[in-house]
Amino acid sequence: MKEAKYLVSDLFTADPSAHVFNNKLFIYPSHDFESGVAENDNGDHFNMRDYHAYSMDTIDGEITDHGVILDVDHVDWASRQMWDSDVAHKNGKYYLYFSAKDHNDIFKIGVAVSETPEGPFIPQEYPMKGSYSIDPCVFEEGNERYILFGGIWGGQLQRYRDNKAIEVGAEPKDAEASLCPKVAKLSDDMLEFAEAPKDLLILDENGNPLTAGDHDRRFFEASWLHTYKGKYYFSYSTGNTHKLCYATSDSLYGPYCYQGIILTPVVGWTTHHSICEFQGKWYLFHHDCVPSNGKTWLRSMKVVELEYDEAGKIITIEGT
Ligand code: FUB
Repeated sequence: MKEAKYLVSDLFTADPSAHVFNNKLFIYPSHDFESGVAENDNGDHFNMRDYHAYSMDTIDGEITDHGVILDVDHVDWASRQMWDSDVAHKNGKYYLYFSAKDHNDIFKIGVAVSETPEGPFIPQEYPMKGSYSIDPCVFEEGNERYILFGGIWGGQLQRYRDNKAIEVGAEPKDAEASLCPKVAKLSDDMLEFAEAPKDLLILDENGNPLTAGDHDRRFFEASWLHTYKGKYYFSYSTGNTHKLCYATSDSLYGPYCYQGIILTPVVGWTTHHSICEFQGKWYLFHHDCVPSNGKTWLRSMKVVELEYDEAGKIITIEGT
């Protein structure tokens, strides 16, 4: 499949996280809808309230909507904005990690548990201890699971340093090192961090950390981690420059070296993705706002084949 295709037409869907469970492809997107909240720099117009799960037997086949798997009304600690999520499998159970604002309008990361990948997922009473910001994704390696997260601006990462809230939340100055995505091993029961989240450092071609002023390359949000031919590939959105980029490392915790662009800007402000191997091919799942005529808060998820060159570089895909 060389042409990107939309996956769903009856709902608006964004931030797709794709995994293979039980030989099927499962996709966990955000569920955009028209809530009437005005657009602002905090992203209040992304006012989502529930999640659906989707599955496919083949990439060209039918997509099954398994219905609502979690609703904000079922999460005591959450008030609004059910943003990006991901699902991981361990010890026979499935764990949905999701971003949502608590009753003080602070983003936290919650966990909900299911016996099956189709859900429904039962939320824990409280968010993960010490969690903050948005966009969790979970990476599997052997018997361990690692969570990556973070996002600046509306995602609130600039309000923290060393995992603590700071008095005046601001980004570093342009010439200073940019804020980093976070990575932490998960506890064996999958419900908490097993260690304090660490910075996942992204270096430029000279071995220096990307700077906060380097808006074309620095991390903004939308972490994803996969491996290809023994290397770790960390991919992310540059936010206000609207690119999906990636960096590689020989070690899960990094440091990572910036490599290039996976997807050039799409129609819409946000760009967000996941990368998954399914039935022998690699795919990029992402979203754009073409079907809603450019309404940035009404996005539609898509899939397109992703290719590497002989040196393991991802071949850049042109956005819409
Ligand atoms: O869908 C809401 C937010 O928009 C996500 O959490 C961000 O990554 C961006 O896609």
